[in-house]
Amino acid sequence: MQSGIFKLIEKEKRRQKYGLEMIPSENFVSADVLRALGSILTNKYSEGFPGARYYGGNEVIDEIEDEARRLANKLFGAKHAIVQAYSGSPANFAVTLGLVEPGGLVMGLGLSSGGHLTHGAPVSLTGKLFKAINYGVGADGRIDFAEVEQLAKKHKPKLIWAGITAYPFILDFKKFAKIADEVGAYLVADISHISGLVVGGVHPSPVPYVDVVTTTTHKTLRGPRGALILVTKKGLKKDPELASKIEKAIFPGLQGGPHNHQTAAIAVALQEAMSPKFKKYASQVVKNAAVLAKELGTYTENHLLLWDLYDYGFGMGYQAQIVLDLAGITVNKNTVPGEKASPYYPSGIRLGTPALTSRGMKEKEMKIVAGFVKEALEEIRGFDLPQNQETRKDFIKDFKEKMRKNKNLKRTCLQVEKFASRFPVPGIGS
Ligand code: DSN
Repeated sequence: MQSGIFKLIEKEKRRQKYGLEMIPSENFVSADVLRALGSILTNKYSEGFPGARYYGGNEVIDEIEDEARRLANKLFGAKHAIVQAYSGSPANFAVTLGLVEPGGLVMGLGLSSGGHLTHGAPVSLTGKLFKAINYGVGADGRIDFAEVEQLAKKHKPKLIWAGITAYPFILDFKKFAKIADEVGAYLVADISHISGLVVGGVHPSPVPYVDVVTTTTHKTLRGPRGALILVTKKGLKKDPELASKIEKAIFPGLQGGPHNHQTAAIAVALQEAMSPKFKKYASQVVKNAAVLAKELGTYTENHLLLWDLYDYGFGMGYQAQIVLDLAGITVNKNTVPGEKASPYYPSGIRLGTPALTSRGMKEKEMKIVAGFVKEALEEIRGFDLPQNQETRKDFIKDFKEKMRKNKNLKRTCLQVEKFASRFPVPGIGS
């Protein structure tokens, strides 16, 4: 008997095809990436690195991993690529383990300012096993470099993270490098969100300025879930052992056998990202985001929008995520700088254009999509987050019930489905 899972996969396929995927860290991979990911390479154990494996039978796997490393180095202009990290969080943890002694100090952008958990947040092991301090953003929402400099000089961190997950501006790696060099810290750029934009030439590359780059492979880069760790020329000059320190942190430090099917799929995606077509894609992602931002009355310089919904009421992020879900539009609730509501019931949403652009949507379509978003959001008016924290859970439960019966949302959802079905999904088709 066939597993029930295949029915569920079909159900999820339908959701992806008839909905509008606007979580900026999500994307659609090609049929070739899916082919490599679903291949027999998953059968093999390969602890170690090419040419130095613990088990036999790894001749072909060595060639595959070498090819992935070669493509990664070429695409980003790095000196040493590590392609085995299972995903972004283990990659960042391994870099921290490789460069900083437990108890040592790391510094990164605070979560509520758009940073990532793995840059030293208290709830992450990177904040539990290491000491961490955060810098933030100024009133304009941009990284406050005066604060970065002042904190770095005062605390002398061993590692500074230059990376984001919810930050709609260009990152100035040169400014980070000046500060890191002054205090003798390793500088690591986490470009998970923007790596596709970097290789597409629509965001400056961190490679000339930082010691190490990390990136997931499944966001704007449009590969399978996974990650790259790239050691730069600058990094190797500073510390010739840098690459081997991080490799040891990956294996045997943190992980076991690499996921060879994933490595192969990463290589396929890297090859795809070298094409002129990918450059066009990256540039369209940014153009689309700019139009979307303008239509929604906000601003962006990259692929994502961080939208404070104060115009709709207090603490509206969760309610917005619910109504948009019901309308067939997927976004995520997100804190905004200076968050006044709560991390779990925040004031904003985060949305972006990488996945929609992969379906061939352009500026004209972004105006239509913005119209759907605004139409759905009309339904949250009057449903401000209660000030009393005890009542919030019940409030959200009641709100969900009410919205499930909302006729306007049902109508918008039908329009969204009709619209979305006109655009084929890579790897799924039309
Ligand atoms: N990096 C997060 C995101 O941007 O969605 C996931 O960890």
